[in-house]
Amino acid sequence: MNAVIDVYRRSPFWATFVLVMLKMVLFRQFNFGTIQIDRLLADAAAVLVILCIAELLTTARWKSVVFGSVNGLLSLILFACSVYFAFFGSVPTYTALSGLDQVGQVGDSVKAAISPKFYVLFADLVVLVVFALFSLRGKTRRSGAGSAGKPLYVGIALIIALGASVVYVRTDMDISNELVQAERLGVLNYQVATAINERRANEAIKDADPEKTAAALEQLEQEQFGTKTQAGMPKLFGAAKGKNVIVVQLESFQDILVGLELGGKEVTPVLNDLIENDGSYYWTNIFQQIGQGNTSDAEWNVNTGIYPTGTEAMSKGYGDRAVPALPRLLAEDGYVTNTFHVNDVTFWDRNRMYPALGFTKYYDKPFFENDKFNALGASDEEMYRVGFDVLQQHHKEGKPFYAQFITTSSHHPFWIPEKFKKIDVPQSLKKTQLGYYIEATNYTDYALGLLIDNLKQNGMWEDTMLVVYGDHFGIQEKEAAPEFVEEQLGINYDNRIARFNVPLLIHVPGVEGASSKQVGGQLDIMATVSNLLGLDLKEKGLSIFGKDLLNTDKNVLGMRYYLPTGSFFNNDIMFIPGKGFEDGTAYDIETYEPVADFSKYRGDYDYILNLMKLSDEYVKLLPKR
Ligand code: GP9
Ligand code: MN
Repeated sequence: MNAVIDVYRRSPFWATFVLVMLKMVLFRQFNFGTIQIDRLLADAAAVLVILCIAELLTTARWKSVVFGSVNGLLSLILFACSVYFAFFGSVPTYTALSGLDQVGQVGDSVKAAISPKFYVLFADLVVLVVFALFSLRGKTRRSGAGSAGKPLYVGIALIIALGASVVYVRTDMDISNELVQAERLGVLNYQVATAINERRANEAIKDADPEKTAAALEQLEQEQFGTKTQAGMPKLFGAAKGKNVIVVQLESFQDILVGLELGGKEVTPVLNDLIENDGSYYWTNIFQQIGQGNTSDAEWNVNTGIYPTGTEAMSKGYGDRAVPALPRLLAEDGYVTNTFHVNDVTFWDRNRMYPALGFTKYYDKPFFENDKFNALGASDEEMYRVGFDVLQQHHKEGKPFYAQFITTSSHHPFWIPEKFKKIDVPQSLKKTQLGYYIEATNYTDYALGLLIDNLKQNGMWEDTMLVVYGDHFGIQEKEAAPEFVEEQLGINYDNRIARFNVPLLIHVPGVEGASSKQVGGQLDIMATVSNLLGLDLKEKGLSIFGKDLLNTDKNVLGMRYYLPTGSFFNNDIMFIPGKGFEDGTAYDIETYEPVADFSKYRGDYDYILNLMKLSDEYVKLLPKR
């Protein structure tokens, strides 16, 4: 041990280099499952740049402290990135790490993502700190006795390392798949590539104009789907014209729950009833399309039909805009627009996003009695109790309303108080994460039923269109492996297609609904709802990046963030790119089995990359409020 410490004292530069590189090896193993020796050179170049700069800027007296701090900081970054990767399946960018201030309130979920092995990243630091304390007590302070060498050599090393980093970054700069890019460049150079790409995109916006973007979108759609031959109005245009609209976003709600029975009991009796007896439209192949903003991005998707950029929560990046969103359009038509969520409105910057979307009023934490349901506060029941009173008031005053309810009772980790549980899960699921998930989502379904009953009993059901969908997956592979889910629930399940599949239901009074296998995503909800309300979005000058699902039989939709950019779903497959299209992988959307020959979908890949680029351009050009 003493010998090791002696090496550190004599050459903190090289000792730190070796220690940090060992951590880079661990980071690759933890997250990518392989060390990738050739790509370690990219890590080495970036680490050398940082260490050379530290070496040149510090005097001998401070070297041990400075190199110790650099080591500490890099260890912290690698630790945070590993936790993030365990939770989201991607390497975070600097913007994602800066958004980590949100984690406090979902602390239980974050704790669950920390694997004990990640703490190894700090092992050397503990030893070094203990040693530093001893050497201080013994007054043997002799820091930086040796160093990396003379400034000239360090300068040359810096230039070589910097040059190598530039070459690495330039070579892999244009890979759209973030995961492949991060693996190739290493966590540090990946940040540089992200920053350069972000700057490039912002520069390009300076010459763009919304009309050109709209024209380019129109052309892209025509090339991809052809000109519509259908004459006259689209099907069901205005079928819910003038009706109230209630949009319910179900937290962590996967489509596998709908229709599921456990021990002879339905998990979602309310949703099942809406589909079977109330005659709703129900789509079985709808996929989440959220980015970094998770729940809040789902709200964004549904109200705007614009792709999340994936590089930041949309509420954070675009909360200062006047977005031509559904609440804003309906407010122009005389609707009162409210949104209800029991958590603090500042979470996910909703205090900025709601006015950006044009909501007239939001109801957050102070409006609800905290029945201490979970870490986010009150139960769904309480949210609907308060919300219903508000809506009934509007109804009495004869004002049409658009109301959004963001549920929270089925938020991860799904631990709900005993007294709220409505379902008795089979013994084999008791005290398992999957069991907790079933209990929480069953409660979510139950609480929604109370809202529906209230609407029916008070003569509001026939005046109201109800839209219900899931914000994103709930099941984490680490907590419930796909095989376990299959065995326990008796279903065909996989970790991507089935996990990203959320339900979508729309109930329109007086209209006989239907179940549909048409593939779609959250971005399609705005176009579908607008059609039912008789809103012609094109006529209003909006660019919409989703499709009206009631008038579509072909669809291609993109997913980023939870899958690398360039990934898409179409009527047949889920596609995930590699470095590009050719080295990608495709899976059958029904069987989840790999599809070997996917060459005929090349056009869909090009289309989705272009579509998302146009969407990013469009959102960046939106006017500030
Ligand atoms: C908090 C809630 C968090 O307000 O929206 O949900 P999440 O984004 O963690 O799913
Ligand atoms: Mn959520």
